[in-house]
Amino acid sequence: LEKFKGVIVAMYSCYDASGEVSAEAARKLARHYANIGVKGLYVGGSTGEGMLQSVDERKKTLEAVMAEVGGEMTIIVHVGAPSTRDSVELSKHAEAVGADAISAVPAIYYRLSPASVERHWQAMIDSTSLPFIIYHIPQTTGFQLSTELLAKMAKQDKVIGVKISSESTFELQQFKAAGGQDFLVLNGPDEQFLAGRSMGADGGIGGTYGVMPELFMKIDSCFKEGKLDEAREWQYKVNTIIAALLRLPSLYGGCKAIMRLRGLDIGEPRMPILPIPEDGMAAVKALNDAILGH
Ligand code: NGF
Repeated sequence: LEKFKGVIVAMYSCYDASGEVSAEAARKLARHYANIGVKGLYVGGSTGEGMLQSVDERKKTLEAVMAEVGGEMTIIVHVGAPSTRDSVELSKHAEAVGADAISAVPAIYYRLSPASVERHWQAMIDSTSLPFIIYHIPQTTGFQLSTELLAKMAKQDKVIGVKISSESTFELQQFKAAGGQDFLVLNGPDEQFLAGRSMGADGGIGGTYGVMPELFMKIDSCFKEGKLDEAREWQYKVNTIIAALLRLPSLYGGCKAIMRLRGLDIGEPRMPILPIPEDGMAAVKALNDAILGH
C-alpha cells in the first residue's frame, strides 16, 4: 500500500481554448508533476471536474495521463458518476488502461439510502480487480458515511482506504479505527493536511497541491522526520495561500490561472465553475509570486 501514501495531487481538468478536453495539456500537466517528484495523481475528482465531463471525455483524460506517466506515478481514478452504469464503465476502462486504483463518491443528486450507496460502490468494486478507495465528501454529496458502512465495506480486501474530505479530524480518526489494520485514510482538506497526518492519515489528496506540491511534500517530510514545529510553519504558509485562493471568484479558476502564468495552459474551468476575470489577475499574479517566493 506504500504507493498510495504521501502527497497525491488532485489533477486539474485540461481543456483547449474552445473548452474541449485536451490530451496534450493533460500529458504536459502530468509530466510536470512527475518531473517535480510527486508520487501520484488523482484523476477526474472534484478538482478534475469529472462530474462535469462525459464518460468519453473522462476516458480521454485518463488515457493521456496513463500514456505519459503510467507506471511512473501512482494513478488513482475517480470513477464516481450519477449513474452506476457509467461508474462501472469508467471502472472497467481504468483497469484496461492500467490505473493503480479506482475511487468514487456516492451517486449524486438523488437522496440515497446507505443500502443504495453500498450497492452503487459494490458494482464498481465487483467490476474490476483494482483496489477501491471510498471518497467521502458529504458537503457536496449530502451523503454522511457511517463508520458502520465504512467498516462493512473495508472487510473486503479490495477496499483499501477512504479519502476523507469532510473537515473533522475526529471523523478521520474514527474512520481509521473502523477500517481496521492497514486501512488507508487519505486527508481531503488541504488546510488540515498536517492535522490529518497527525491524527492518522497516511497521506493526502488535494486540489491546491497542484499549484504548490513542493510545499505539501515539505510538510509531509517534516512530519515523517518528527519535525513538527517546522511542519506547522509550512502548513501556516500554505494556509495563507489557500485562504487567498478561496477569496478568488473560483478556486479552480485561480489554480488554473496560476498554472497558465507558469507556462502550462490547461484552459479555463468548465461552467458553472467560473474563470478568473481580467481584473482578478493581479491578485492571481501576487499569489503566484508568493508561492514561488517560498
Ligand atoms: O473540493 C473540496 C471540497 N476539497 C478538496 C479535495 O478534498 C477534493 C480540497 O483540495 C479533491 O481532492 C478532489 O477530488 O479533487 C480543497 O479544494 C482545498 O482543501 C481547499 O479548500 O471541500
